[in-house]
Amino acid sequence: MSSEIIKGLPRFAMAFQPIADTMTGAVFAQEALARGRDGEGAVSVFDKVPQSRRHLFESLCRQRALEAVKEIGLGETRISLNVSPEAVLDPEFGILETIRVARTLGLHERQLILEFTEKQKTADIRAIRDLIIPFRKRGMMVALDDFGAGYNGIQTLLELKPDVVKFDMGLINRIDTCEMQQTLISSLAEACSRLDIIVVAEGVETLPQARMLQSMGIALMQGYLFARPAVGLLPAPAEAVMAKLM
Ligand SMILES: [Ca+2]
Repeated sequence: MSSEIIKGLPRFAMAFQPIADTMTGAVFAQEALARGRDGEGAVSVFDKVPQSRRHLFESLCRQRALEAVKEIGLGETRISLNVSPEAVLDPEFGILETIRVARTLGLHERQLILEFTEKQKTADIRAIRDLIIPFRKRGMMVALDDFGAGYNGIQTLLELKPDVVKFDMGLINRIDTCEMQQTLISSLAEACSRLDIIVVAEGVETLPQARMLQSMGIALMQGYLFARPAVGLLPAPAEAVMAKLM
């Protein structure tokens, strides 16, 4: 994109955080996360972007992330890109543009995951689902992000029919001690398995949490226990932690 378009937008870099497969040791995907110049999180970076330019900025983040993995080398893993549902259908800065960029860089749809977070109930999920059918047929995965938080609940799951569901940190943060979380999460994991939906637990921070999740059949995990987001590289999950879980 030209420097004229970028003018007035905050400076940012793309960081990556792995989603670890704790059964096989593989990295299921690397999630791309925007970071500010001084390491601020994605939310504070996006807060600096005027509302009218959010779609453009999101699109720019995805483009930078794709360019970065192209340079670093994605290997056998996938890249997971965040998309807000209200931006997906934007003809100029929506998902078609991101897929065009990915193709130009020589990446295949099966290397892509799109993570949808619904922050406000505005998106036409059915229209989104229809738009992405051809790419899903070619292997692109769709993830429902932050499941259990905000508007990302069961209705969105039913409408989007995602390949992957990411359980929000707030659902699993006391999984090792809270019986209510244990009952809820094991039931949800069981339901997802019967629907052929892959489960990822987000925000995993301790070994007891990870072990409890494994005992419920949840193998894919993301969080500080495994790796913090890092700029300029695709971090591997901590070896010592993986060794204890495999
Ligand atoms: Ca996400």
